[in-house]
Order: sequence, then C-alpha cells, then structure tokens
Amino acid sequence: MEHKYKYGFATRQIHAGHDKNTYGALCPPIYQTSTFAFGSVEEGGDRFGGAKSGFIYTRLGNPTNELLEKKIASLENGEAAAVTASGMGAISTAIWSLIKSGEHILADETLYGCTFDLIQHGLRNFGVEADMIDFSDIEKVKQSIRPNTGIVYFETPCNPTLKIIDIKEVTEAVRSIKKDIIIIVDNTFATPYLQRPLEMGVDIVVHSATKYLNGHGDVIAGAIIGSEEIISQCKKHGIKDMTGAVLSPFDAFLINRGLKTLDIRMEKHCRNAQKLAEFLHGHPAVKKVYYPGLPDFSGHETAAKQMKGFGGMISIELNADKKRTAACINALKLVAIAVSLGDAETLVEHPASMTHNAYSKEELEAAGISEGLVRISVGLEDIEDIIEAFREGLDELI
Ligand code: 4LM
Repeated sequence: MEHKYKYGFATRQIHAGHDKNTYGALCPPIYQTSTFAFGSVEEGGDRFGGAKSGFIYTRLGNPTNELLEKKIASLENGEAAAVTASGMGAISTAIWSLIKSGEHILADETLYGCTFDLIQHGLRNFGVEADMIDFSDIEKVKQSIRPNTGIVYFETPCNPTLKIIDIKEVTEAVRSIKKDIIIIVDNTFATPYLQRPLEMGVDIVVHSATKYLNGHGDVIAGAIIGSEEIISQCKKHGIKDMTGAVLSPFDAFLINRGLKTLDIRMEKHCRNAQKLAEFLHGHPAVKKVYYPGLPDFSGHETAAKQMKGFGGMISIELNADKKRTAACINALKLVAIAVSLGDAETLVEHPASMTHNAYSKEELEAAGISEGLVRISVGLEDIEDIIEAFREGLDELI
C-alpha cells in the first residue's frame, strides 16, 4: 500500500485530524456532549437520513472522537478509523459487524485471553464456528480455510509469548485459497510506529488504545482501522446498534494528547526492553527469555523484516517452581504487579492466572503459555533502575 499522507509519522502524530477550529486553539477542545441541537425538525431529519452531514448524538459520532479517528487512521496508513470504549469494544465491534451466523473464524491460538474467550467460547453461542491454530505453520493455515471462512484473526507479536507471525506470508496464503476473507490483525503490542499491517495486505487493524497509543495508563479505549466501507459498517451498524462501545470524548482527548509522543515513547520502550532482555538472558535464574530483539528468539528474523523495532514487551520463565516464581515477583521493588501494558511504569503479571485465565490447561499448553511464564511491560524509567530491580529479585533465586 502506498503512503498517501503528505507528512511524516511524527508530524502526523502531532497534527493529523486537527484543523485548529473556530478559535484557533492549539490543543483541540473536548466536545463533552451527548447530543447536538438541530436548527429545525427538518434539519434533524436530514441528518438522520443522511441528506445533510453533521453530528447527531455522540454514540453516532463526536468531533473530539473524529479528530482522534483521523489521526489513528493516518498513523496506520488506513482510509478511516472508529474509536471505541475499549480494545475488546473494538474487537467485538469489528467481528460482530462483519461475521454472520454459519460462518467460520480462523484465529491463531495465542491471543489476549478475552479475545480468545470471545472467539473460542462466546461466538459459538451465536452459530459462528471457530478454529484456533498455530499461524506460524503456514500449511496448516491454508488447510484450515473453509468455504465458509469469513474472518482470519491474529496478533503479532502475540500476547503473552511474543510469538511473531509473518503478516505478508499469512495474508498471501489466505488470499491464495479464498479472496473474500476479512483479515484482522491486532496491532496493540507493536503500534503503528513499529508495524503497519494494512501496508502488508490485511483488511483491518484493531487496537487496545488503552496501551501504547494512550501510553499513560489512565484510559480504557480501542480503535478499528480499515477502508471507508468497513469502518462505516463498524460505526453505523456495530457501534451504533450492536455493541454501543462508544468512547468518551474526554478519553479521546487524552489519547490524542498521548499520541503526540508515540514515536519517542516507543523508541525508549524498545531500547529499555532490549537492554533488560539481554540482562535477563544472561542471568542464571532465568530459563528462557521471550523477546523478538534477541537473535536466538524464533521470530527474530521475521520481526526484523516487518517491524521497525522489537517493542517493549518481554516474557520470561524462571528456573523456579510456581511458588518461588511468585515470591520473586512479589519481592520486586519499583516494578508494579499489574495487568495491562504500554504505560510509563514497568509492570509484571502472571498470564496463566491473570490475563489468560480463560484458557484451559490444555489450551495454555497448546499456545505455549507455561505456568512459569512471567510477562513484563518494560516502562520508561531509567534502564539501570529497572535492571537493578530485576537483579535484586532474581539474585534471590540463585
Ligand atoms: C493485558 N490486554 O494483556 P482493553 N488486544 C490485546 C490486549 O493485550 C488487550 C486487548 C486487546 C490486557 C489487559 C488487561 C493484544 C488487553 C483488550 O483492555 O479492552 O482495552 O483491550 O494485560
């Protein structure tokens, strides 16, 4: 896909979507309103009927949210975007808007736990079939496409194992079997600064904007990016009638503010994560480090090909049983024990019992999520302090 925007990434993350409004405010105002007054009954009818453009009601559209949508669409190099009340709001809106009962979803088996739960358990109640397989096995992907497959869905890097899926390879393989499948990629871990799946042929990118896009840990939000046609369907049908997952304009304002520094935040997340991963790799208490920036990591080459940097997420397995692993994490200084990711603060969590507890024991095993796996969202603190915190904790295990 050609880059159709005039300015570079950093310029767009600051300016895109903002027309400086009537008063010339440098920072866009927050249109914190649920409804919009019409000049007349006829005008209201025209707006509802589509004969006249204009805002109606914030569930159907809002100027603050629209600004953010233009910015995110621009950063992902997409035609349009819809912002939502959460990442799950984005994922469920996209899927509900585009799948029909009797159709089939093919998804990678390593996904954020709630997405896994939605596809593996939730959608089945509505007659949507699902297969969850390992997308790094491209022959298996091809064999698993059925005549009724409507959506192909994956994350890369995957939550929480950082598995890397070759976006171009999967997209081409899927299209070689069936052209009209909608391919959705969750780009939360990478962000558009590091990776732009629409440029590699996918149809839709979804985000938990709660994470790096906002970057400050004070908002729950999501985004869907794709063609005008798809986004219009997600807005006019999905958000408006089905999920109602509309973002608060105040939260849209915060994400717009956070996005202005996305590139420099991601650069530091990547730098810090690389240094921490190298330290952990050499520590005797650590059995395995999952980080795409390590040359011996299985997805390293593909990540180097399709990403601009290796991201801020690391997972590790320790040379310790569950009890000692927990004790080690509990004792860490500076680092918060919390789910979520992409904040300024370094966070650690235990996927098997927290973010991925919707997986059964067998499903965890198939997805490569061991009982001993610990996930780290490397923050923006001084790397020496982050490393020191882990050194202190891990040295206890030797
Ligand atoms: C977590 N993740 O992993 P909302 N897509 C991905 C995610 O990691 C998440 C969502 C969507 C975590 C939350 C507790 C790849 C969430 C869902 O939480 O609905 O904004 O995003 O720690």
